[in-house]
Amino acid sequence: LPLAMALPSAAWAQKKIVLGFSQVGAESEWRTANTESIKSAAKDAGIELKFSDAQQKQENQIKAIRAFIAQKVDVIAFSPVVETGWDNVLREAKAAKIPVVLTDRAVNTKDTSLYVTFMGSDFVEEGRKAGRWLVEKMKDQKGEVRIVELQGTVGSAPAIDRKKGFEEIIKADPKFKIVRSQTGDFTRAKGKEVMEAFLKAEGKNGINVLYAHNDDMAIGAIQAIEEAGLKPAKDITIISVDAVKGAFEAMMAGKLNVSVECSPLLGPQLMTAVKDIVAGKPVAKRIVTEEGIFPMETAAAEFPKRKY
Ligand code: GYE
Repeated sequence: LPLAMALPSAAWAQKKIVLGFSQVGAESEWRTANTESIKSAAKDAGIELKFSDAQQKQENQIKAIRAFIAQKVDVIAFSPVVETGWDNVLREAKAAKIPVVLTDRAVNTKDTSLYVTFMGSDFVEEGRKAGRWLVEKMKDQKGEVRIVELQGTVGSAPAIDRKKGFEEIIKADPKFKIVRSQTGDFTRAKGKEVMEAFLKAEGKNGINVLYAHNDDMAIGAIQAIEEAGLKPAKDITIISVDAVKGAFEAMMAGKLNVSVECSPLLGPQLMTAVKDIVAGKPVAKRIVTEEGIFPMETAAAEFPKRKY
């Protein structure tokens, strides 16, 4: 029964909605901005937020969701670190009649009744945007284009989908070759470490393009490229995703070629959905974030307008 109907109107007016939110972690600039957006939007909306950081571990998220069920929160929202393995805990929430909202990352389940809505970006489309930018940039290039890929967290929706969308576009021309692809877990430290290994394996002239699934890994990789005595964005074309401030700084310094936008500012729309759900109003099953792409030539003009 929706809360609004279960309580007399006076009590309803006083009852604060309680939202349990299980966050992935603090692995990137994107994630920090996402956490900040959720916390400040909850405050603005007068919603009591129980916030839990899973440190990029699914077991921690499952524990947090179980704790929210035990505390009988009104709504549970979470950003699933990986796509699979959620059915059991989501069934427990359903049995307890607690609605679940997915934010940012999708789950892979046959039973879509286990969540009310999924709000976030179209990661496949982000991968396609990255691919289309590269195809256009290299359209006059005759020889092989040797690409290395820094993947996001293994099994996560953005890593799976950004790879898929990018490959879908570049496969149209066999000159594009992904010569190495490995996870950097969405962090700067791992991005740097894996890029060092790529450079060692492929040699200084063996890599033409780096496609990083997020800006943080690209920024780590830029350090590795410089330490190897190469010029980032010149000797190696660099494409990444998120368009956080750090990426704009790298673009303005001439070290990153392009960043595909992925907005972390999901807080306000999450709070709207939570209120609607509690009030028994219908909510769309899928809410897609709208976003663009920023080549380095646009960075200086766009930078002052950026909100994350
Ligand atoms: O791109 C990355 C973060 O799930 C969209 O997670 C998010 C991704 C984002 O760590 O920087």
